[in-house]
Amino acid sequence: MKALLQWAVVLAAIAVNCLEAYTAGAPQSKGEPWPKPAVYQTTDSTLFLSQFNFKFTVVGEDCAILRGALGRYFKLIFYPGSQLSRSKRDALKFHPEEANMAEELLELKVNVQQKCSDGDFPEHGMDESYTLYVGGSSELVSPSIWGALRGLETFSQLTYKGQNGMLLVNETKITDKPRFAWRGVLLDSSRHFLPKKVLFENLDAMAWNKLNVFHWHIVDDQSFPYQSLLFPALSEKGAYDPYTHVYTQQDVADVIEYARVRGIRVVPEFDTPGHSQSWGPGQPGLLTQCYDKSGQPNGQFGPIDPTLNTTYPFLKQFMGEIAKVFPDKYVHLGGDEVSFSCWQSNPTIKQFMTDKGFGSDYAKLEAFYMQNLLDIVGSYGSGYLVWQEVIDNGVKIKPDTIAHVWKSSLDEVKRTTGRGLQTLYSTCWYLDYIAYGRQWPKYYSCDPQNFNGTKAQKDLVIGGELCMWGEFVDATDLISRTWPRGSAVAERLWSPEDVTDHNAAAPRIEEQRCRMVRRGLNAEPINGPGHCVDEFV
Ligand code: CP6
Repeated sequence: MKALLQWAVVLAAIAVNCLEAYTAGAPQSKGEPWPKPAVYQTTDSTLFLSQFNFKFTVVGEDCAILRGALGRYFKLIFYPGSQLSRSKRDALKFHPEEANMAEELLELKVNVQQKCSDGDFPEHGMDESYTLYVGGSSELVSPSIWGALRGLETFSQLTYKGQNGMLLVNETKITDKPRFAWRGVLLDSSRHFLPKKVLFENLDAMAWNKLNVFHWHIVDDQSFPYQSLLFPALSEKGAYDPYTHVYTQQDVADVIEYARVRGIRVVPEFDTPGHSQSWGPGQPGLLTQCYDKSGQPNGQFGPIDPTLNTTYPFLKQFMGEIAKVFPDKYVHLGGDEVSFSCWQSNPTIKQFMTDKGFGSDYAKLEAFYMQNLLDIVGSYGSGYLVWQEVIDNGVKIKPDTIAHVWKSSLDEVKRTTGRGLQTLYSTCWYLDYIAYGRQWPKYYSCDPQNFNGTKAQKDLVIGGELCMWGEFVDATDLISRTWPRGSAVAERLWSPEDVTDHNAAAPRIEEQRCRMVRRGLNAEPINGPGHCVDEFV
C-alpha cells in the first residue's frame, strides 16, 4: 500500500511536471540581461568586440572600486570561467579572418557623476541607478559608483557569443534602477561552517544578480564560528573546531571587503535570546539554567537569562565590538523562536516574573530582554532588524526598526507596515527547502507588496531576502541550492512590478543560469532537460 502511494506521488509529480514542461534546449546565448532592466530597448543591429581592441574609458569620477570592477568585468566578458585552460581560451580567441561584421565596439565610456572614494561603503538606500547606451558612442552613466557596478554587470550580460565564435553585442538602450532597496541573501554559517571561498563564490553570484545585502546568520545554537576580540572563549569553546571552523577578524574583514567592492552590504545576525546554545560554554552564566520537576538544576541550559545583572554588561561589550567590526549601520538581532519551557522551570526567573508583574506571560519577559538589547545596540548608533516575533510580542521598538517577516503570509506585512514599520519579507523564499520539479516560478510569483494596504504601507516594504538555512547545506551544496533559484528572487526584487510572466522569463533565466555556469559557478538546472551552449568545452 505504501509503495503504491509512493508511485502515485511520483506519477503525480511527473504529470504536473509535464504540464509545466519547458524545453530548455533553445539557444541561450542572446545577451538578454537578468534581472530585467526597468527600461530596456534593444535592436537587431549588432556590433562585435575583441579583447585586443576593446577598452573601458573612465570619463567621470574615478576610484579604486571602479578600477577593480573594470578589471573584473573585462575578464568576465572576454574570459568567462577562469577555470578555462590557456589552450581552450586561445581556441576562443577572436579570429580577424572571421570578421564579417560591419562595426566593432571599441570603447565603453564610464561616467560616474558623484565623487567616489576608494574606501566608500555601500549603505541602505544607496543610489543604484544607471543608464547604458550601447551603439555608436557607447556610454554608461550613473550618479554613484554603486549604479556603475550594476551597469557594468548589465553591459557584461549584453555580450554574447555568436555563431562563428565572435563576441557580439546588440545596439541597446537601458535606463535602470531597483524596485526595492534591500535585496538580500541569508546564509547560515552555524549549522554547517561555510569556508570563505564559498562565501566569496556566493558574493560573486549575488553581484551577477544585482543583490545587495549579505545577511550573515553567523552563529546559532549549533556552533559559534565568529572569533570575538573581547570574548575569544566564545569560538574557542563554541566553534565546531576552534582552529579550522572559525572566522578570524581577518576573515571577517576579507568577506566585508569582497562584498564592499561589489556594492554588497554585510549585515551580521547575532540571534538571541533563543538560538544561542553555542554561546554557553564560552560565556558561563549567560544561559538560563533549566530545572527538573523536583526543583534541581538538570544540567541543561535554555535561552539567555534575562534576569541576571551580568547579562546586559556582557551584551553591551559584545555588541560594541560588533558595531565596530561590521561597518554597516544595521545589525540583525534575531529574537525568533524563543522556547519558554526552561525559563518556566527556573525558580529565580519565576520570582523575577512576579516582581516585575509579568504574571505567567513569558512573552513579556522576552520583550523585557529585547527592550534592553535594543537600547544597548541603539546606543552605538546602529539600526537594527528583528524577526517578526519581536513585533508580535509587543516590544517597544524604535520607529526605524526593520521587521523581518519569515513565517507568516503577507497579512503580517500588512500588520507591521500598518504599525508604520519598515518591513522585509522572506516567507516565500526559503530556498533551503527543496522539492522535485520546477520550483522557481513559485518564487518568481511571490511579491512582497501583494497585500491589501495603503500606498504608505507599500512604501514601507523595503524588500526581501532569500533564506538558505544551513541544517542540510554546507560548502558542497550551498551554491547549487541557492543558484539559479535565487535569480528568480533577484528579478522579483529588482525589476518593475509588472515583470511577472514566468513563461516569458523562462528562456531568460535559462540564459542567466548558463551564464553563471560559464563563469564557473555550479548553478543547477531548473527547467528540466536541456543543455548550455559551450558547456564542457
Ligand atoms: N534558525 C533560526 C532556523 C529558522 C529560524 N531561525 C528556521 C525556522 C523554520 C524553517 C526554517 C528555518 N533554522 N535561527 C527562523 C527564522 Cl522552515
